[in-house]
Amino acid sequence: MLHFTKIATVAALAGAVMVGAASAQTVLRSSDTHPDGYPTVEAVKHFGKLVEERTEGRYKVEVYHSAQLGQEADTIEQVRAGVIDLNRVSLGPWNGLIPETTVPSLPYVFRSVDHARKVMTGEIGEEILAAFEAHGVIGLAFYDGGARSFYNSKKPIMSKDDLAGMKFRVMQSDIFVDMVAALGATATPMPYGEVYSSIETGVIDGAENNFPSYDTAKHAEVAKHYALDEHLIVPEVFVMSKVSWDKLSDEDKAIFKQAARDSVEKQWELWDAQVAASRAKVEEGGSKITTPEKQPFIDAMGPVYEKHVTDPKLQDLVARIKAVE
Ligand code: GTR
Repeated sequence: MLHFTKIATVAALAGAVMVGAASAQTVLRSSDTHPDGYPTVEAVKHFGKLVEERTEGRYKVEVYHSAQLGQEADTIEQVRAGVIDLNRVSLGPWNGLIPETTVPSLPYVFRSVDHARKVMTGEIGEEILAAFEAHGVIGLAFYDGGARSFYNSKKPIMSKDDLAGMKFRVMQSDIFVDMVAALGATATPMPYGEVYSSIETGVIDGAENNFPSYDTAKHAEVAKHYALDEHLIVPEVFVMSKVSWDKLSDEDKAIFKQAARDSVEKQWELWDAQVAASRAKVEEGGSKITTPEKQPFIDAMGPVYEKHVTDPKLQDLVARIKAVE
């Protein structure tokens, strides 16, 4: 009996020590709308691993995937308020708040995914990341979100004109609403998590996204016609709440920033593999991919640029992006 008590005491003491050690570690919560295993989720986990190693375990990152902490627009508010420490979202939902984010969200502003990668990891990308701080978050890095195209449940899209009168879900940004209108269709902004059922019940005819999202959110089950028009290449952004950032020492800030940078290449690698795998999977599942001529789509975008790129600073950003070889 005595022996048992002793063991119990030793165990309790060991527990106390462990609690002490655990409290020396700050756990940071990061949000992502995508499921576990998605390239952005894995890239943030990689970032967390680097941060944990480089701070000798003083910081740990937990990724809450699958929109466990809410839909993107809500998590953006939460990260600004310091309720969530870290967040990986699309650049689109920031458009109403941070003017600089509208430029990489413009249709056909990038010539290709490679062009977007080069711009977003270069001087222009750094400038856009810096614009976040005035809005309560620190821009840590941009990830690749690939090219987005239209898909629908109704019919194959063989040319731009086939979109006339159709109804598509877009992310919550006026740019995307105006982009769809310029193509003769109607846009309904709504959270990502509502798209599947809205297509299924016929509230909308379809949506637009890259292959990995079309596949993993299961939109391909309810919208079998995918038209490869690649109208948007919207970067993903990884941010930290300024509330959490301000608690870091200068040394730790540098570690976080570098770890985010170091996670980008990992995301690109995973992304390329996921695009190929998702495309193959949706085709096996019966999705039909058409390739409408792109030029009429590009030509239709004049009104979007006229309305959204009026500020000389944004005009300059567009020109500089286009000039990047
Ligand atoms: C995905 C993007 C998500 C989310 C989603 C959407 O491509 O990775 O962050 O923005 O699109 O359409 O809402």
